Amino acid sequence: MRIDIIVSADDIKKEKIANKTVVVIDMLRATSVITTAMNNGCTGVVPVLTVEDAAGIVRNSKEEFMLGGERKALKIEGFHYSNSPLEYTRKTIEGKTLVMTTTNGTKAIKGCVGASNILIGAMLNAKATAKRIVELNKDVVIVNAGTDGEFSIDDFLCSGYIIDCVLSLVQAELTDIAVTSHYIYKNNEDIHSFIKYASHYKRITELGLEADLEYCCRKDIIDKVPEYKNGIIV
Ligand code: 3SL
Ligand code: MG
Repeated sequence: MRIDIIVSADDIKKEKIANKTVVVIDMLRATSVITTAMNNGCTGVVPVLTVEDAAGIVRNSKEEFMLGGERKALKIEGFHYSNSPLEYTRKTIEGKTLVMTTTNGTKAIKGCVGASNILIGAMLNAKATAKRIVELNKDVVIVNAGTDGEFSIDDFLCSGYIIDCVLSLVQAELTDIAVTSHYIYKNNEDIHSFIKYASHYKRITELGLEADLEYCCRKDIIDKVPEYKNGIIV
């Protein structure tokens, strides 16, 4: 098994992900939201690119949807929930389907169509994600959502932790970038010592959302691995 990393949603290349297991990471905060919502009984998450797409789904369907996501890290007008994972409790999301649009995360997920499997990963479910990677037994590309088309420390560190979890189960060949993310994780296993340098971490802190940061950095509190298939994450 070979493990590679793509550093932002804008860098996804179809030929790099074809026939591979892909893990999409946007630990701050889209994939932490999805993992949390699914763990709390959400029936499915439909990722969309734009606010208009989300509104269109709600308008054209008889099914009742909840709307969640962000623009500039803030709740979108008329939506039920923001992009804070702490809002997606059993009480708010159980039995409901979520239509979600975020700046980088949902773009990264949709950009991975064509891969064999598209897993949703975060610090929260890293060990479970590694286990699923090993079960699928294919070459892996970890797709970091990144921030606005650029490399993001948070997703890279999370990739390093997932790689560490895989290496505790099987041997794997790592590309140079995968070696680098693993090396950085091994030197910052507490996460906070390095993630604090991420520009998006600073943005979330400035918004007073420290509780989200604390939650998104927790390791392995969820053992589910959501998967994106046929337009919906289940
Ligand atoms: O870009 C995204 O997809 C979001 O997760 C970013 S934010 O943390 O909600 O601002
Ligand atoms: Mg992010």
